[in-house]
Amino acid sequence: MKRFLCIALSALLLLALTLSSPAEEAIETVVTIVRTPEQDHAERPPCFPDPADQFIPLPETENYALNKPASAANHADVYVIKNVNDGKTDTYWESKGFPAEVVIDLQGSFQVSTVAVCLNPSSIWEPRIQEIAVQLSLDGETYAEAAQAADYQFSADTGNRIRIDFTPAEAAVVKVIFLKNSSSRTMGAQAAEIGVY
Ligand SMILES: [Ca+2]
Repeated sequence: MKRFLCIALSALLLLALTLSSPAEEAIETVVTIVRTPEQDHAERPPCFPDPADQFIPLPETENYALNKPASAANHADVYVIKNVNDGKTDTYWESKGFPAEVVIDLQGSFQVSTVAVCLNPSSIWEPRIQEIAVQLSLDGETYAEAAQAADYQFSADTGNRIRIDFTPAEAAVVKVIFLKNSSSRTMGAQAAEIGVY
């Protein structure tokens, strides 16, 4: 009897193995391998525009102010003037009051037509308006107005930065004059970066 059961079980096992093979082959024939595409950037549906596309564009030409000697009459707390053109938007200069002038020595004479003022792009920096004027000089003593004082809106939606475009002119020294800041969190002017192009 045991021998009969053993033979019967072996037969059933063989039958099961025989039946399973075609099924596995059938599964293999219907599986389609889809390889994920190589991605080097996040995919964004067209209905969700990239916030960076809304940023105020900065000139792609050389920033003549980057790391050049900069001076101001004063600064608040630890927000020293060297922060104003160190190439980092997470460091900033803040004045103790108004008017507040930032003078940048370009260390050479260049044709310039734009001054950009940036704050930290983080939305923690709530919208504010700063009134700003730009003057240019060839000798650091006599200045000519390039852009008269005007209100500029800073908003994280547009990169927390503004650009002041003016008639191209030769300049060796650029003076950026801040006259007002609408932020309730400071008594002075603020600039994470000032660029001259
Ligand atoms: Ca900075």
